[in-house]
Order: sequence, then C-alpha cells, then structure tokens
Amino acid sequence: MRIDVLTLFVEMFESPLSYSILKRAQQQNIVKIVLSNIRDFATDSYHKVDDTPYGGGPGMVMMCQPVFDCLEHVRSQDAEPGKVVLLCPQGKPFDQQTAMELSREKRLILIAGRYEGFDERIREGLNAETVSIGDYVLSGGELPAMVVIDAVVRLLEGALGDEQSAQDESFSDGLLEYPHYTRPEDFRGTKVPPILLSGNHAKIAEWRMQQRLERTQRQRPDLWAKYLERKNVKK
Ligand code: 9D3
Repeated sequence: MRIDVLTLFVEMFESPLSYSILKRAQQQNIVKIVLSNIRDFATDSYHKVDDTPYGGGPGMVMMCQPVFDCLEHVRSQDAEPGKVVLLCPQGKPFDQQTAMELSREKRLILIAGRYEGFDERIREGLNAETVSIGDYVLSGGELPAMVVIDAVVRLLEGALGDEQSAQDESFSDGLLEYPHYTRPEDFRGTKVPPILLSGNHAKIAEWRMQQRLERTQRQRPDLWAKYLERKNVKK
C-alpha cells in the first residue's frame, strides 16, 4: 500500500512513523508513506494556505488551490489514483470496520487540516471520504491521520510479524478483552487470580469469558446492547 499524507506539519508525523510496527512495515515495503507539505504549493509570496470565511464568522478556512495542487502533484507520482480521506470533526466516526475497509485499498491519500476547516469544494471536488476519530476537539487533523495510519497499517499482510495476531480479540466478537496478568504472583500485596495459576485450561477459558461479559456490560453499555442484539438474532 502507498499512503500519501497532505499536511501543513510534516515534522509532526516523523517520530510516530519511525517506531515499532509502522517503522518495520515501511522497512519491509509493506507500506510506503509519503509526506507532502501543502504550504509548498502556495503561490503567493507569504505562502498563504488559509483565508477568511465567506459569510463571516470566526477563524480561517483552508483554501482550495494549495490542496488541489498538492494532491495533483502526488497523484502524478503513481498510476493508482487512491482513495482520498479528509480528516475533519464532521466526518464519519472512525472504527475498526472502517480501518479494515481502508486496509483493502492500494493507495490512500490522507488530508489533515488546520484552522476552522476546509473549503467545502475540497471535499466535493476531490470526492473525499470524511473521517473523524471521535467527539472531542483537537487542534488539527494530524493526530487523527496518524491514528488512521496506525490502525490501517497493522492490518496489512505481514505487518505484525509474530508480535500479535491481527485478529484482535477485542472488537472481533464485539466484547472487550479479559484482564491480563504476568509475574510476579504477588505485587505489593495484590495477587493474580488463583484460577490463572491452576493449570485448568477449561476453567481459565470460562473465567476469561465471564470477565469479558462483565467488563463489557459495565464499561461499554453500547457494545453490550449490540452484543445481546446479535446473540438474539442468531438464535
Ligand atoms: C467550534 C467548531 N469546531 C468544529 C467542531 C471547530 C474546529 C475544531 C477542531 C475545527 C477544526 C478542528 C480541528 N480538528 C480536526 O481537524 C479533526 C478532529 C477533531 O478535532 N476531533 C476528532 N477527529 C478529528 S479529525 C480532524
């Protein structure tokens, strides 16, 4: 897969992309990530990329021209046109299902914005999908773009090595994971649940499932409702 990122802050991406799974996936040519600075495509002597909103109101709006020119420049570097994803607070909520869909693309072009938002003609003209990572206010689309990259790249064939299985327990059947423990058996007086030391694998599996059910019910009523619904439909 090739992932292009169009941003005003190329340097923000460099560290997160240079560790662990994302680093190795690039070294192994599982993914090629190309960062482009939208400001390089500004045409005036101030390198302006934003302007005041028509109709008035606070803040500035990302201009069409530098974004379109930047996109056309990166498009010309590869035969695959790519799916354009615009990170914005009004976008479709990003989830594991979206990550799996995006991981099947040959090329993604992520556009991270600053200021109040993008000129609407950017979304329309580029036929972009819009994605939000949740209902909280961030300072720009860069961290959301990194979240999307991380979630998508770890799903690519070969990206995980033996570190973990891509078939994540959490989300695959709609329940949260069971609690994990490692040595020591007693940490400052808090002991590992004795069942995990019993060697009885059937009992351990049963305990873990019970924990998953309890945790999901307690922490995620939204997932719990969906789980019950699915179970009842299947029967
Ligand atoms: C007061 C109106 N705000 C819109 C909800 C203005 C505004 C806030 C934050 C405009 C842009 C931003 C910057 N955020 C993003 O670009 C962004 C984002 C986010 O803030 N939260 C969750 N997902 C995303 S994806 C892009």
